Amino acid sequence: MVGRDRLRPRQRRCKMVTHSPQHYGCAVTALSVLFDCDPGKDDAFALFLALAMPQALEVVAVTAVAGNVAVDRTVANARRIVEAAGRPEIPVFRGCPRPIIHDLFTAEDSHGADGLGGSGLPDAREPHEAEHAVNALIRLLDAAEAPLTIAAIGPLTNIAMVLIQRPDLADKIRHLAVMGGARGRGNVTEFAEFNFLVDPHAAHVSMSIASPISLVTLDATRNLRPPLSWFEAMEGFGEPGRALAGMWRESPIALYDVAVTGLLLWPDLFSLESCDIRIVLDDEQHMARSVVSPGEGNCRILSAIDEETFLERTVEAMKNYRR
Ligand SMILES: [Ca+2]
Repeated sequence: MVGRDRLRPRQRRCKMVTHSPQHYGCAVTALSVLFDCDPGKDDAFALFLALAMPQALEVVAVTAVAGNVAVDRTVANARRIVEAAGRPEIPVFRGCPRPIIHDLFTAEDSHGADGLGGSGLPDAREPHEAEHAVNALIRLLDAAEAPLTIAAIGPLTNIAMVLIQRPDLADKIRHLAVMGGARGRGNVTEFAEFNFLVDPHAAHVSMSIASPISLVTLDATRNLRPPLSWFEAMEGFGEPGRALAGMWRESPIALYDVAVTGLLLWPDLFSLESCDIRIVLDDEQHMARSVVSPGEGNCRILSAIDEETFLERTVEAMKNYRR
């Protein structure tokens, strides 16, 4: 229903939207969130930030997908992260080991051989759950009394598989917050951003069915690069703080995925535009390009962040790990 609506040509101008906490229903009680991720340094930070704020975000489960590194590593890293955050009870599920159509490519050059290069995090003490992530997402969404928010900060393979099997569950997703896509230059090809290029078909399926979607794009986050001293100031903030300082000391990347957690925690700092989006699938050179046009479809694209306040609030939140 949403997909068909989005495909209609629209001529309206983009509308600036600044979301209120009430928009996502997080004003009174903690927002229940499923994190689908491919840790990954910035995934680790996104999770650490979410887990530092249990009064605002209830992380129901973490599902891992192949992306920055192979899924055996992303799921192991997700376990390392929840345990380092002192939240070993959060279930972690292993998801899809490859994209729907394309072969997997990974990003060890940015994230290190194990995906969390320089973190110094120990191996997980507990194994991940036996249930497949796609089955777990379907079960959790199905059983939820109220719709759940999904933070999707890796390739969208798991999310697309859920929506292909059970498109009715789109109604059980309160809000799909995605890191992916680029309105300008890409970071893998001239036109494509990593998460969308790894699995452009999954991006297409997810963008077509889920509603509402908030899209944190590459162009809005690629300059979110605080200096090393900003990370080193968090070294005293428990194992998560030490891990972040170590990872960014080894090789820094932008805080792409962290902005998704920020959007859920502090929507007042984020400006989004209502637009229509199409993912290019039929042109090798432009594969996975996000074609954004004015409209009022199911997707809102991040246009600006109050970066200074976002970084200040992030440090304040991470202080919760101080012991
Ligand atoms: Ca990621």
